[in-house]
Amino acid sequence: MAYWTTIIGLLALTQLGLAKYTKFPEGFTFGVATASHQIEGAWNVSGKSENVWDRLTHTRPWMIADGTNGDIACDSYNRYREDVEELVYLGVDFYRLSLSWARILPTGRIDYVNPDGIRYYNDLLNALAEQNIEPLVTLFHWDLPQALQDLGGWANPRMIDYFQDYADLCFREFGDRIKSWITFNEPYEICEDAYGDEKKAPAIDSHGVGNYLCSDTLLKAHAEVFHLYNETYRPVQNGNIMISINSIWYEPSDPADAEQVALAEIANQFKFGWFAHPIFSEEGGYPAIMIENVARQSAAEGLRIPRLQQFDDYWIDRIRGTSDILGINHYTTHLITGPGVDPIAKSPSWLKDIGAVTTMEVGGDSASEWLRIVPTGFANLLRWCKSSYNDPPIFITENGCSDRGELEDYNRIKYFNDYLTEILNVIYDDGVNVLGYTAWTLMDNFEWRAGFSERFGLYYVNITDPERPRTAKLSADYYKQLCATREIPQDDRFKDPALRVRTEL
Ligand code: PNW
Repeated sequence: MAYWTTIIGLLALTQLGLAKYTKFPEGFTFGVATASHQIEGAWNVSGKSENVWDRLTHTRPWMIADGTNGDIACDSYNRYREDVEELVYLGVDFYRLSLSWARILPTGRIDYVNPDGIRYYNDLLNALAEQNIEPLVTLFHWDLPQALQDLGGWANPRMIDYFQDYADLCFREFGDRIKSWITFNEPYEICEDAYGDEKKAPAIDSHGVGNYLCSDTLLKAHAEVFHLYNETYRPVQNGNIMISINSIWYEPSDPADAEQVALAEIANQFKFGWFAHPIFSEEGGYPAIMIENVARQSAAEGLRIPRLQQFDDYWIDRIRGTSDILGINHYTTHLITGPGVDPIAKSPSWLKDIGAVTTMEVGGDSASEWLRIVPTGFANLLRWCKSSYNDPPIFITENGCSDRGELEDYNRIKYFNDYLTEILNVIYDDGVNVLGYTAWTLMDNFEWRAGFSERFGLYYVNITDPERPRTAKLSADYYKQLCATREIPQDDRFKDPALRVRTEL
């Protein structure tokens, strides 16, 4: 009898679209994220120098969808107290922010420290401490000082030293108040989108070449900074340090097609494994399939030296194991339809090196072309991370959805609801060790090449008003309730009226 009641109950729940689990485990934490260049503005104020996004937006404004830039953005340089008030309203445990390298070290190098840069971040960190909001701080979220880009940026191996000097200064100046650090935000986007394509600044379209030069440098720089923290600062500051890796998760368009299944695995190794395998796998180094495919393509191109080579034993060892936690930024899933060269792939390129054709024809819509809404893909990615990297502790360092800035943002709320539900499913059903969740983003901000045309905020920001007023969207109240109750809100008021189930029937 009880058995049948349970079965019928479960069926009824699924019928109503209700989740199996709603409550997060004890100790799970919630926060929101931003990034310096996307919110601060004050691009040339008090000693800050030009970064690669200033350069791109000022010299090639046509590359930004709505012609906007980060000159003022949300004016958080002047309005950070308002940011903190919003965080207090939401009731978050932590705030993920990033430091502007060009504000702290205008030349990019350690020869001159800008006192105003140090002051600004001290003020912000102290304001957070007063409210008991933990800072989670990213050292590099894409705003490279232009002076370092002029020397080749992440394609230049000397960046390992410059990044280490910058990190050392940040640990020394701010580390007493910071218990969690992130070295790099999304190495894939830094290397592939900015050095292998024009999707991100500095838009060096060195496809198939610059992207791999960048990954060699970036992974070494990450490892050196991990070791620096681990050996010199951790003993006194007691924090942790990680990297945040973005994922477009690939799935076969036909799960019964064995070739597509195999190609999706290859694509995931090229995308997530490119940076995760060297750090989180047991054997270390780039995934074997990447080395193999790039070597084959390079030979066909008549090259003497492959465009990507495996690290030597010293670096395999030095890089392996250099992250306390696996930081994951996740937004979307795309599909693999078959073998071959993707029609949009340049030659040579990372995409051509994969050897598979991809499509975005899956899931629900957002305001971003690339962001398809596929909650189950998130669960599959998390399970894959558990099995591929020996059950690491995982922290979701970004997740969110774009629209055009609606205040009654039901689509965003549904996105949060469905993605959070998948996190609970993998925690309880598969034992994936997820420790916390970060919503992208606190407020609408400068969404890189999309400008302000695609909005991810819990708060709406009016960028035509010099005061940059912020207005809580419905999703801010949803997130506030989530933080307060540690439970995914089920209230009707958070559901699109057009889709509400008439439970009284
Ligand atoms: C992230 N993808 O970028 C960045 O960390 C944020 O700065 C950005 O505002 C946010 O996500 C929204 O775009 C991504 O193709 C870029 O899957 C591309 C992807 C995901 C995240």
